[in-house]
Amino acid sequence: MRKFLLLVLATGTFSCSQSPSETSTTESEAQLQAQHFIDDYTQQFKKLYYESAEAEWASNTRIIPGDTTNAWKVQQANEAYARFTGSSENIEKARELLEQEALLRPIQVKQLQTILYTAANNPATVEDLVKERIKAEAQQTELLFGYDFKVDNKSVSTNDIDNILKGTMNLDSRQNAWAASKEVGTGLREGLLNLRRLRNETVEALGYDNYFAYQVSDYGMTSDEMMALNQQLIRDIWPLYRELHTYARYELAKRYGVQEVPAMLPAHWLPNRWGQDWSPMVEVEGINLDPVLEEKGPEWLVQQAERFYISLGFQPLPQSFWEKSSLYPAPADATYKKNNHASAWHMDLEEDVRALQSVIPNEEWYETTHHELGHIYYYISYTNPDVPPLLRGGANRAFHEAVGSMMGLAAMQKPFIAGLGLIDPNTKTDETQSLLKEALNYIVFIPFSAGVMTHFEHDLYANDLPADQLNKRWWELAEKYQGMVPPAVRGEEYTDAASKTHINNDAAQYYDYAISYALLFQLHDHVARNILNQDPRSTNYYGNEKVGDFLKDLLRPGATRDWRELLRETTGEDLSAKAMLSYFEPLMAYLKEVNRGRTHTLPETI
Ligand code: X8Z
Ligand code: ZN
Repeated sequence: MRKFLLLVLATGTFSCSQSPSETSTTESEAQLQAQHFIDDYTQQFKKLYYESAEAEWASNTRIIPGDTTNAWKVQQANEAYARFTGSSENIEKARELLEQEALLRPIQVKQLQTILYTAANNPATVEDLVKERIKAEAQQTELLFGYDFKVDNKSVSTNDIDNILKGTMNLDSRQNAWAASKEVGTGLREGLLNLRRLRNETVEALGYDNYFAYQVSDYGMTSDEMMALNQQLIRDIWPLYRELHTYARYELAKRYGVQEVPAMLPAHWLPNRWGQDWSPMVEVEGINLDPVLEEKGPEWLVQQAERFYISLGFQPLPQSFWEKSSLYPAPADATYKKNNHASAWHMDLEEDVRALQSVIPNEEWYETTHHELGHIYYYISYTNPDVPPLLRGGANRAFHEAVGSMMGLAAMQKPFIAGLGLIDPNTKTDETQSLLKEALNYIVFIPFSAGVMTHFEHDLYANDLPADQLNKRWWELAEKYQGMVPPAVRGEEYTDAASKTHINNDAAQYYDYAISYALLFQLHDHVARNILNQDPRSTNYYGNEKVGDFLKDLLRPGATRDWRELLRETTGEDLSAKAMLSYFEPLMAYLKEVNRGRTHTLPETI
């Protein structure tokens, strides 16, 4: 996720103003008036935004149980930010100026819309509700990231749990670690239900149907349109997913020595806490990066990701990035905890950019580091005189997620890692196995993101999901979309959804990632075919400034451009899973062959 999260950018449409030669007095007056307001607003906004970001940063990087200083500071800063951004004065003024929309410049209209969109999350008319929500959000973050995970009564990190799920063959140990990873959810249920109410009620005050609809409107879409888009993504990849599901059931049963192949995948069999990425299941002979990365050490991963961006023509990261970021896990004996989930922060909407990570030297963090630097280079690129601070955001949120993920994909391809010397360039590797490993990451993610997460949050915020059915619904969705079941009955004493970071602190936005995966394959396909003249499955972007120029052109306008237009202009296509499917096309025949005679347990269509 990109932080700082309080700023959310509107991407509504706007009408065109006349050309300068026809500018009438009223038009220039209206523009002057609007600019005056926007400038004043921006000046105060930036200060409050920075203070809020600083307080949030501290409370995510140093969590000390029982210490209320951070929480208090976050509340003060966020209340001040909310008072300003949601003030009736600002709302009225922005609305009034927008009444003359036709006289204003498009970029002014966009900024005024952004002001209103931000206000809707904090309207002064429901000040007490906003205050209550700010407090509840701070508490939820602290509970989530201050949580002490325990396996067999011993404190462990989430990295430790992930290592067990990736590498341990013993099913009892796996189940034990998996169950331990879900314990955190139990204490978060009450807070989540409270936040559902508070989030819904705050945005309802400015006319949104619910919090889900509010977040979706950032794309210029309705909830129904967003649900339909996600459903389409699932439908498109479903035949391939169904084969991967069959493959995984049989292969894992063999691996764990289980005679009877289960109809649905037991969650603790999979190498990820939520079953969202199965790629560690496959090791491609000759390309096992984990031991190589282990030798390089954690710092190398982040520095290497930076080198990749620099090789394309981007500037080195500012010194302050290295000084102020929190890149590695807290030491085991630290007296504090930190947010264990990766994020990238644009602290002041200017040069202060930071990443919050817990990098250890393995493949997953190698990719994640590229992902986070994608956010950072997006921030740096749109921090320019043509993009006013209020529009320093992605073309949409999915664009923000797509950039670094695309770089992560590129940084794993064979010609790239061979060029880096991470593998011997003469190693013969099995391309189908490589493709399989990638599909177990990128395809497998779609039913989780577009299916489970998006439907759960839609039910939670838009459909009044009953408070005593959270876990029931979560597992119904996991079974339907992922074909995954829990290792043992998971009643309402658990809240497994809340073990996922985003459910708590990045609410109603997970479709961003589903869309970003479709998008990243569209962008990658364009880069490979039209800029590099390489097979999309086997590229090496390293050192190619033309690729860098393409990326810079994409990133530089921030949110000043309409995302649909930008996508069409850069790739000639509308958003779809077409490029993703074409990438994995050769895999289908292989999977059909290995799955011959096996029973498929997912329906043919969804
Ligand atoms: O949350 C993230 C990023 C946040 S900047 C690390 N991702 C999703 C997740 O981990 O669930 C990246 C892909 C999916
Ligand atoms: Zn991200």
